[in-house]
Amino acid sequence: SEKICPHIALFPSAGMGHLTPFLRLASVLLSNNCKVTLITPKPSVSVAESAHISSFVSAHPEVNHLAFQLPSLQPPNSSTNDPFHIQFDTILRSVHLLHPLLYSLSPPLSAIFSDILVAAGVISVAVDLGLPHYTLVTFSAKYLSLTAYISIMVSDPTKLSCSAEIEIPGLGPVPVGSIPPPYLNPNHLFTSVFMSNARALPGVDGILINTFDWLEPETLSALNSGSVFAKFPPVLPIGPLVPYELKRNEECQYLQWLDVQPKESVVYVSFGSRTAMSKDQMKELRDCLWKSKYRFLWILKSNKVDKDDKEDLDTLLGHSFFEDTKNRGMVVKRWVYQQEILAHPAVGGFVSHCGWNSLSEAARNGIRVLAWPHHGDQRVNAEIVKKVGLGLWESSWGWGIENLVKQEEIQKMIGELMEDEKLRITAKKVGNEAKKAGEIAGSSNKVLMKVLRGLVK
Ligand code: BUP
Repeated sequence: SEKICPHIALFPSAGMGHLTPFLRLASVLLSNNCKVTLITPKPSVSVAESAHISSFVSAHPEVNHLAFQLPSLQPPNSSTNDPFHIQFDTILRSVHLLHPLLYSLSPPLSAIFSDILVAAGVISVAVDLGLPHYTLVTFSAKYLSLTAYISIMVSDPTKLSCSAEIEIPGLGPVPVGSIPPPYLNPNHLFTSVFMSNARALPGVDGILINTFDWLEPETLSALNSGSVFAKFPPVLPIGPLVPYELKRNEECQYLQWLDVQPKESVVYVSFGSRTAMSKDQMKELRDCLWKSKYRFLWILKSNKVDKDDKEDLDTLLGHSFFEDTKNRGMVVKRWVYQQEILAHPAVGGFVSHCGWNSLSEAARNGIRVLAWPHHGDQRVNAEIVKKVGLGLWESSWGWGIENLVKQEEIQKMIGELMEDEKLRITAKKVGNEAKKAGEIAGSSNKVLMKVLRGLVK
């Protein structure tokens, strides 16, 4: 690879959905001879975050890791008790404390790459230190444009729900049903964090984003042509960020089980690291898998934060389900190596909440997806899944956290997911395009190399 040696500070916000793309980017930067300072907020919300930070840092002793001790702040009066939302806000409000940590680094920094969820705070730190500042967007370009549009152009978001869709210039209509409900409430903590960072975007030098040209061509060119917002920094697609190798120092039963399943026969079911399903929905899904003929690997979460997730599987799903399905299914209630699962030849389809990282992993592996969005950016992502032929989405299911979907409906969609030959082929095509983007001559790699070259004085 080229010899490029800038020193870059990486600063993720909270949750595995944010940490993961930063660690992947860190790994790419290291392999391109960059020096990396990784700043991680402490304490983290989940055990998964702290475990991934320690294992990354011990695998890469050359990384300068700074734990950023968060002060205990009174959360503002707010309509959420979601620990991740509160942590987003705490980190954003503490960013000014970064200054002394970064001032004295040696060699001096060449740039800061900060999470979009801290961009508004990092801008003045970067200006004070005289450093280029790029923000990393961990979601899709389409969700970025929706968020930026609402933050900049919509004076009264509470009125949005009166229309069926909003028209974003250069981007076409977005159904109001795809807008995360908190966005209609400007006082919601999730909304204030997203909106204040989006409004600050004209102050960053560039927006790195975990997507690729082929996946979202219209959105990327609309954002970059100035037809959406006149003053918008360059939007630089560098995805899908490639998973780095994770050291496994334990036996994983589910991977051994996958090893003996027929090719593309298993339905992988997971709703990401922050989505707990209601007990009623869990039962519908259980009954669907029980009655269906497909093999399955189901990652179950009954609590939003991993350390609170204590109920055992028999209590949640009943013993007879496990007795009856033991030869064709597995349920796991712990952190799994999802990137290895999605790369496994036995996996045929993925029932997913449509977290952007999960989708980018499905895309890289050409695995077809049944989109079942639960909250946040996930309905916007589901539209992309359907549009590019990566998978299916039944939009009438609504938001997973609000509506109960019956077992017959889930079964019908899983049948389609596994049997539709056309879908199998279009998903593989997405896989080829995603891999191509990351190759040396690929669109995403070229964009990132250009940014890095620009940082060498
Ligand atoms: Br759960 C789980 N193993 O057991 P998303 C997740 N992951 O490797 P989220 C595992 O965490 P937001 C597990 O591969 C992906 O890279 C998964 O990120 C990995 O969804 C990441 O898909 C999860 O973006 O975050 O965590 O719900 O809501 O911020 O999108």
